[in-house]
Amino acid sequence: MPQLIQRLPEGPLDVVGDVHGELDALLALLRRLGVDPDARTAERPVVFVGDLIDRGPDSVGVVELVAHLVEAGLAHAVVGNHELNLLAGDRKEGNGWFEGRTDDHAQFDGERRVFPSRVATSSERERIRAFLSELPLALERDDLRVVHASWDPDAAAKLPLEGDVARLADEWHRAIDAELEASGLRARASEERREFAGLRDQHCEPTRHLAAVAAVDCARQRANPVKLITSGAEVEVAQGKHFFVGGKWRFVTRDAWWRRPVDRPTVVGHYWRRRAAAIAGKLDLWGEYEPHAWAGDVFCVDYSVGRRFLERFRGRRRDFDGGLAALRFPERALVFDDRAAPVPTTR
Ligand SMILES: [Mn+2]
Repeated sequence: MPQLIQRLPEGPLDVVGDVHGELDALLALLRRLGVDPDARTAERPVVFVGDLIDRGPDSVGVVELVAHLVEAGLAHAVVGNHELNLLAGDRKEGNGWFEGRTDDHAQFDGERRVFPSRVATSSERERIRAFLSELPLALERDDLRVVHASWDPDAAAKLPLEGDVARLADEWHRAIDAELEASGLRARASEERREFAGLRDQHCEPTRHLAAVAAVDCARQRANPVKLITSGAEVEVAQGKHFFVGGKWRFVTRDAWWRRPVDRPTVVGHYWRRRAAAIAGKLDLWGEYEPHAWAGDVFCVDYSVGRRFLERFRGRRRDFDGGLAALRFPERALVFDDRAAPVPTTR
Protein backbone atom coordinates (compact mmCIF):
# COMPACT_ATOMS: atom_id res chain seq x y z
CA MET A 1 0.00 0.00 0.00
CA PRO A 2 1.37 3.43 -0.89
CA GLN A 3 2.01 6.29 1.47
CA LEU A 4 -0.87 8.64 0.53
CA ILE A 5 1.03 11.92 0.68
CA GLN A 6 4.55 11.63 -0.70
CA ARG A 7 7.52 13.94 -1.07
CA LEU A 8 8.26 15.76 -4.33
CA PRO A 9 11.91 15.88 -5.38
CA GLU A 10 13.68 19.21 -4.79
CA GLY A 11 14.91 21.32 -7.70
CA PRO A 12 13.35 22.22 -11.06
CA LEU A 13 10.64 19.92 -12.40
CA ASP A 14 7.82 19.75 -14.96
CA VAL A 15 4.17 19.06 -14.01
CA VAL A 16 2.24 17.39 -16.84
CA GLY A 17 -1.56 17.69 -17.20
CA ASP A 18 -4.20 14.97 -17.72
CA VAL A 19 -3.05 12.69 -20.57
CA HIS A 20 -6.23 10.60 -21.10
CA GLY A 21 -4.63 7.94 -23.26
CA GLU A 22 -3.17 10.40 -25.80
CA LEU A 23 0.15 8.62 -26.27
CA ASP A 24 1.33 10.62 -29.32
CA ALA A 25 0.78 13.90 -27.47
CA LEU A 26 2.68 12.56 -24.46
CA LEU A 27 5.63 11.43 -26.59
CA ALA A 28 5.75 14.82 -28.35
CA LEU A 29 5.62 16.69 -25.03
CA LEU A 30 8.31 14.52 -23.42
CA ARG A 31 10.63 15.23 -26.37
CA ARG A 32 10.17 18.97 -25.83
CA LEU A 33 10.87 18.52 -22.11
CA GLY A 34 14.14 16.70 -22.76
CA VAL A 35 12.94 13.26 -21.63
CA ASP A 36 14.14 10.23 -23.58
CA PRO A 37 12.21 7.16 -22.38
CA ASP A 38 14.31 4.71 -24.42
CA ALA A 39 17.63 6.03 -23.09
CA ARG A 40 16.04 6.44 -19.63
CA THR A 41 17.29 10.00 -19.37
CA ALA A 42 15.57 13.24 -18.40
CA GLU A 43 16.82 16.79 -17.92
CA ARG A 44 14.59 17.09 -14.83
CA PRO A 45 11.87 15.05 -13.10
CA VAL A 46 8.38 14.90 -14.61
CA VAL A 47 5.29 14.89 -12.35
CA PHE A 48 1.90 13.68 -13.63
CA VAL A 49 -1.29 15.17 -12.14
CA GLY A 50 -3.37 12.01 -12.73
CA ASP A 51 -6.03 11.01 -15.28
CA LEU A 52 -3.44 9.26 -17.44
CA ILE A 53 -6.19 7.08 -18.86
CA ASP A 54 -9.60 6.78 -20.62
CA ARG A 55 -11.27 8.04 -23.81
CA GLY A 56 -8.04 8.43 -25.81
CA PRO A 57 -6.55 5.89 -28.25
CA ASP A 58 -3.90 4.23 -26.08
CA SER A 59 -4.30 4.27 -22.29
CA VAL A 60 -2.31 1.01 -22.13
CA GLY A 61 0.67 2.63 -23.86
CA VAL A 62 0.46 5.75 -21.69
CA VAL A 63 0.45 3.83 -18.40
CA GLU A 64 3.27 1.57 -19.57
CA LEU A 65 5.37 4.58 -20.57
CA VAL A 66 4.68 6.45 -17.32
CA ALA A 67 5.34 3.31 -15.25
CA HIS A 68 8.65 2.88 -17.10
CA LEU A 69 9.63 6.49 -16.27
CA VAL A 70 8.56 6.14 -12.63
CA GLU A 71 10.50 2.90 -12.24
CA ALA A 72 13.56 4.57 -13.78
CA GLY A 73 13.26 7.30 -11.12
CA LEU A 74 12.54 9.99 -13.75
CA ALA A 75 8.84 10.59 -12.98
CA HIS A 76 6.23 10.77 -10.23
CA ALA A 77 2.43 10.66 -10.44
CA VAL A 78 -0.69 11.11 -8.32
CA VAL A 79 -4.08 9.39 -8.64
CA GLY A 80 -6.87 11.08 -10.63
CA ASN A 81 -10.59 10.30 -10.57
CA HIS A 82 -10.19 8.09 -13.67
CA GLU A 83 -7.55 5.92 -11.98
CA LEU A 84 -9.75 5.74 -8.87
CA ASN A 85 -12.70 4.53 -11.02
CA LEU A 86 -10.53 1.86 -12.61
CA LEU A 87 -9.18 0.64 -9.25
CA ALA A 88 -12.71 0.58 -7.81
CA GLY A 89 -14.00 -1.39 -10.82
CA ASP A 90 -16.48 1.38 -11.73
CA ARG A 91 -17.57 1.23 -15.36
CA LYS A 92 -17.56 4.75 -16.78
CA GLU A 93 -17.81 6.23 -20.24
CA GLY A 94 -14.41 5.88 -21.91
CA ASN A 95 -12.91 3.18 -19.63
CA GLY A 96 -14.15 0.12 -21.55
CA TRP A 97 -10.61 -0.42 -22.92
CA PHE A 98 -9.57 -1.87 -19.56
CA GLU A 99 -11.95 -4.82 -19.56
CA GLY A 100 -12.46 -4.90 -23.32
CA ARG A 101 -16.10 -3.84 -22.91
CA THR A 102 -17.79 -3.51 -26.28
CA ASP A 103 -20.74 -1.41 -25.04
CA ASP A 104 -18.50 1.53 -24.06
CA HIS A 105 -19.56 4.52 -26.16
CA ALA A 106 -20.12 8.28 -26.15
CA GLN A 107 -23.24 10.05 -27.31
CA PHE A 108 -22.08 12.39 -30.09
CA ASP A 109 -24.42 14.54 -32.20
CA GLY A 110 -27.21 12.21 -31.11
CA GLU A 111 -25.32 9.12 -32.27
CA ARG A 112 -23.61 6.28 -30.41
CA ARG A 113 -19.88 6.48 -31.04
CA VAL A 114 -17.60 3.70 -29.86
CA PHE A 115 -14.19 4.69 -28.46
CA PRO A 116 -11.49 3.33 -30.81
CA SER A 117 -9.11 2.60 -27.93
CA ARG A 118 -6.44 -0.10 -27.63
CA VAL A 119 -7.83 -2.88 -25.44
CA ALA A 120 -5.70 -4.18 -22.55
CA THR A 121 -4.69 -7.84 -22.53
CA SER A 122 -5.04 -9.71 -19.24
CA SER A 123 -1.33 -9.41 -18.42
CA GLU A 124 -1.41 -5.68 -19.25
CA ARG A 125 -4.44 -5.32 -16.96
CA GLU A 126 -2.51 -6.86 -14.09
CA ARG A 127 0.49 -4.61 -14.63
CA ILE A 128 -1.66 -1.49 -14.98
CA ARG A 129 -3.67 -2.24 -11.84
CA ALA A 130 -0.48 -2.98 -9.86
CA PHE A 131 1.14 0.28 -10.98
CA LEU A 132 -1.91 2.52 -10.43
CA SER A 133 -2.66 1.03 -6.99
CA GLU A 134 0.74 2.27 -5.75
CA LEU A 135 0.13 5.94 -6.64
CA PRO A 136 -0.26 8.53 -3.87
CA LEU A 137 -3.05 11.10 -3.57
CA ALA A 138 -0.70 14.06 -3.21
CA LEU A 139 2.93 14.98 -3.77
CA GLU A 140 4.38 17.93 -1.93
CA ARG A 141 7.42 19.88 -0.81
CA ASP A 142 7.72 23.25 0.97
CA ASP A 143 7.13 25.41 -2.14
CA LEU A 144 4.83 23.17 -4.22
CA ARG A 145 1.96 20.67 -4.04
CA VAL A 146 0.54 18.48 -6.82
CA VAL A 147 -2.94 16.90 -6.54
CA HIS A 148 -5.46 15.91 -9.21
CA ALA A 149 -8.48 18.12 -8.45
CA SER A 150 -8.48 19.87 -5.10
CA TRP A 151 -6.78 20.39 -1.79
CA ASP A 152 -8.36 20.75 1.63
CA PRO A 153 -6.19 20.59 4.78
CA ASP A 154 -9.06 19.24 6.95
CA ALA A 155 -9.72 16.41 4.50
CA ALA A 156 -6.01 15.65 4.24
CA ALA A 157 -5.76 15.45 8.05
CA LYS A 158 -8.28 12.57 8.01
CA LEU A 159 -6.13 10.43 5.68
CA PRO A 160 -4.16 7.56 7.16
CA LEU A 161 -0.43 7.59 6.48
CA GLU A 162 -0.80 4.83 3.91
CA GLY A 163 -3.69 2.98 2.33
CA ASP A 164 -5.49 1.53 -0.68
CA VAL A 165 -7.22 4.56 -2.24
CA ALA A 166 -10.11 2.61 -3.78
CA ARG A 167 -10.83 0.79 -0.51
CA LEU A 168 -10.61 4.01 1.52
CA ALA A 169 -12.97 5.81 -0.88
CA ASP A 170 -15.44 2.94 -0.59
CA GLU A 171 -15.25 2.81 3.22
CA TRP A 172 -15.93 6.55 3.47
CA HIS A 173 -18.74 6.25 0.93
CA ARG A 174 -20.45 3.57 3.05
CA ALA A 175 -20.00 5.54 6.27
CA ILE A 176 -21.42 8.71 4.66
CA ASP A 177 -24.38 6.82 3.23
CA ALA A 178 -25.10 5.26 6.63
CA GLU A 179 -25.24 8.77 8.13
CA LEU A 180 -27.42 10.04 5.30
CA GLU A 181 -29.70 7.06 5.86
CA ALA A 182 -29.92 7.67 9.61
CA SER A 183 -30.70 11.37 9.11
CA GLY A 184 -33.53 10.55 6.68
CA LEU A 185 -31.85 12.56 3.92
CA ARG A 186 -31.40 9.56 1.64
CA ALA A 187 -35.07 8.69 1.91
CA ARG A 188 -36.01 12.29 1.07
CA ALA A 189 -33.67 12.21 -1.95
CA SER A 190 -35.30 8.98 -3.19
CA GLU A 191 -38.71 10.57 -2.71
CA GLU A 192 -37.63 13.60 -4.78
CA ARG A 193 -36.28 11.32 -7.53
CA ARG A 194 -39.61 9.48 -7.66
CA GLU A 195 -41.55 12.77 -7.86
CA PHE A 196 -39.29 14.05 -10.60
CA ALA A 197 -38.97 11.20 -13.06
CA GLY A 198 -37.04 13.06 -15.78
CA LEU A 199 -33.59 13.20 -14.17
CA ARG A 200 -32.03 11.29 -17.07
CA ASP A 201 -33.90 13.11 -19.83
CA GLN A 202 -32.04 16.08 -21.31
CA HIS A 203 -35.28 17.54 -22.68
CA CYS A 204 -37.00 17.48 -19.31
CA GLU A 205 -35.57 20.47 -17.46
CA PRO A 206 -36.32 20.36 -13.71
CA THR A 207 -39.03 22.80 -12.69
CA ARG A 208 -37.87 22.91 -9.09
CA HIS A 209 -34.73 22.42 -7.02
CA LEU A 210 -34.33 18.92 -5.58
CA ALA A 211 -32.70 19.96 -2.30
CA ALA A 212 -32.23 16.48 -0.81
CA VAL A 213 -30.72 15.12 -4.06
CA ALA A 214 -28.31 18.06 -4.02
CA ALA A 215 -27.45 17.60 -0.32
CA VAL A 216 -26.71 13.89 -0.82
CA ASP A 217 -24.47 14.60 -3.83
CA CYS A 218 -22.56 17.30 -1.88
CA ALA A 219 -22.07 15.10 1.18
CA ARG A 220 -20.73 12.18 -0.86
CA GLN A 221 -17.97 14.36 -2.30
CA ARG A 222 -17.22 16.78 0.52
CA ALA A 223 -17.17 14.28 3.39
CA ASN A 224 -15.00 11.77 1.49
CA PRO A 225 -11.34 12.89 1.56
CA VAL A 226 -10.35 10.62 -1.36
CA LYS A 227 -13.19 11.95 -3.53
CA LEU A 228 -12.49 15.52 -2.45
CA ILE A 229 -8.85 15.35 -3.53
CA THR A 230 -9.44 13.43 -6.79
CA SER A 231 -12.70 15.09 -7.95
CA GLY A 232 -13.15 18.29 -5.89
CA ALA A 233 -16.04 19.38 -3.72
CA GLU A 234 -19.47 20.28 -5.02
CA VAL A 235 -21.87 23.06 -4.08
CA GLU A 236 -25.62 23.38 -4.69
CA VAL A 237 -26.72 25.49 -7.63
CA ALA A 238 -29.77 27.74 -7.58
CA GLN A 239 -33.11 27.02 -9.27
CA GLY A 240 -32.76 27.89 -12.96
CA LYS A 241 -29.02 27.07 -12.96
CA HIS A 242 -29.53 23.32 -13.18
CA PHE A 243 -27.62 21.69 -16.00
CA PHE A 244 -27.47 18.36 -17.80
CA VAL A 245 -24.10 16.60 -17.95
CA GLY A 246 -22.89 12.98 -17.96
CA GLY A 247 -26.40 11.65 -18.62
CA LYS A 248 -28.37 13.37 -15.86
CA TRP A 249 -29.64 16.67 -14.50
CA ARG A 250 -27.35 18.19 -11.88
CA PHE A 251 -28.38 20.22 -8.84
CA VAL A 252 -24.79 20.72 -7.75
CA THR A 253 -21.71 22.12 -9.44
CA ARG A 254 -18.01 22.04 -8.71
CA ASP A 255 -16.79 24.21 -5.88
CA ALA A 256 -14.32 26.87 -7.11
CA TRP A 257 -12.01 26.18 -4.15
CA TRP A 258 -9.07 27.85 -5.94
CA ARG A 259 -10.65 31.24 -5.16
CA ARG A 260 -9.76 30.66 -1.51
CA PRO A 261 -6.17 31.01 -0.22
CA VAL A 262 -3.86 27.97 -0.16
CA ASP A 263 -0.71 27.48 1.93
CA ARG A 264 1.65 27.03 -1.06
CA PRO A 265 1.62 26.96 -4.87
CA THR A 266 -0.66 24.08 -5.82
CA VAL A 267 -0.88 22.50 -9.29
CA VAL A 268 -3.94 20.50 -10.37
CA GLY A 269 -5.45 19.08 -13.55
CA HIS A 270 -9.06 17.90 -13.92
CA TYR A 271 -10.67 21.12 -15.19
CA TRP A 272 -10.56 21.51 -18.99
CA ARG A 273 -9.02 24.88 -19.84
CA ARG A 274 -8.97 25.09 -23.60
CA ARG A 275 -12.38 25.91 -25.00
CA ALA A 276 -14.28 23.87 -22.46
CA ALA A 277 -17.30 26.09 -23.11
CA ALA A 278 -17.40 24.94 -26.73
CA ILE A 279 -18.47 21.47 -25.60
CA ALA A 280 -22.12 20.87 -24.90
CA GLY A 281 -22.69 20.18 -21.22
CA LYS A 282 -19.06 20.73 -20.22
CA LEU A 283 -18.46 23.20 -17.42
CA ASP A 284 -16.00 26.01 -18.13
CA LEU A 285 -15.01 26.72 -14.53
CA TRP A 286 -11.67 28.28 -15.40
CA GLY A 287 -13.22 30.44 -18.15
CA GLU A 288 -13.13 33.51 -15.89
CA TYR A 289 -9.30 33.42 -15.97
CA GLU A 290 -6.92 34.22 -18.80
CA PRO A 291 -5.90 31.00 -20.58
CA HIS A 292 -2.43 30.87 -18.98
CA ALA A 293 -3.23 32.52 -15.64
CA TRP A 294 -2.84 31.32 -12.08
CA ALA A 295 -5.86 31.59 -9.76
CA GLY A 296 -3.97 33.03 -6.81
CA ASP A 297 -1.49 30.27 -5.95
CA VAL A 298 -3.42 27.55 -7.81
CA PHE A 299 -2.66 26.52 -11.37
CA CYS A 300 -4.70 24.12 -13.50
CA VAL A 301 -2.49 22.46 -16.14
CA ASP A 302 -5.24 20.52 -17.99
CA TYR A 303 -5.37 22.02 -21.51
CA SER A 304 -8.01 19.54 -22.68
CA VAL A 305 -6.00 17.00 -24.64
CA GLY A 306 -8.76 14.72 -23.32
CA ARG A 307 -11.21 16.24 -25.79
CA ARG A 308 -9.25 15.09 -28.83
CA PHE A 309 -11.51 12.03 -29.03
CA LEU A 310 -14.40 14.44 -29.68
CA GLU A 311 -12.38 16.33 -32.28
CA ARG A 312 -11.63 13.02 -34.03
CA PHE A 313 -15.36 12.24 -34.07
CA ARG A 314 -15.66 15.49 -36.02
CA GLY A 315 -13.10 14.16 -38.52
CA ARG A 316 -10.13 16.18 -37.33
CA ARG A 317 -6.75 14.44 -37.46
CA ARG A 318 -4.35 17.29 -36.58
CA ASP A 319 -4.31 20.95 -35.43
CA PHE A 320 -6.43 19.97 -32.45
CA ASP A 321 -7.91 22.59 -30.11
CA GLY A 322 -7.07 20.53 -27.04
CA GLY A 323 -3.41 20.22 -26.04
CA LEU A 324 -1.17 18.53 -23.51
CA ALA A 325 0.81 20.93 -21.33
CA ALA A 326 3.58 20.83 -18.76
CA LEU A 327 4.12 23.58 -16.20
CA ARG A 328 7.83 24.14 -15.67
CA PHE A 329 8.57 24.96 -12.05
CA PRO A 330 9.99 27.24 -10.70
CA GLU A 331 10.03 29.02 -14.11
CA ARG A 332 6.20 29.01 -14.27
CA ALA A 333 6.23 28.61 -18.06
CA LEU A 334 4.08 26.21 -20.09
CA VAL A 335 5.40 23.77 -22.69
CA PHE A 336 2.77 22.32 -25.05
CA ASP A 337 2.93 19.18 -27.17
CA ASP A 338 1.73 21.19 -30.17
CA ARG A 339 3.61 24.50 -29.82
CA ALA A 340 7.30 25.07 -30.48
CA ALA A 341 7.91 27.85 -27.93
CA PRO A 342 7.17 27.87 -24.18
CA VAL A 343 4.41 30.22 -22.99
CA PRO A 344 4.81 32.25 -19.78
CA THR A 345 2.02 31.96 -17.22
CA THR A 346 0.39 35.08 -15.79
CA ARG A 347 -0.82 36.08 -12.31
MN1 LIG B 1 -10.11 14.36 -13.68
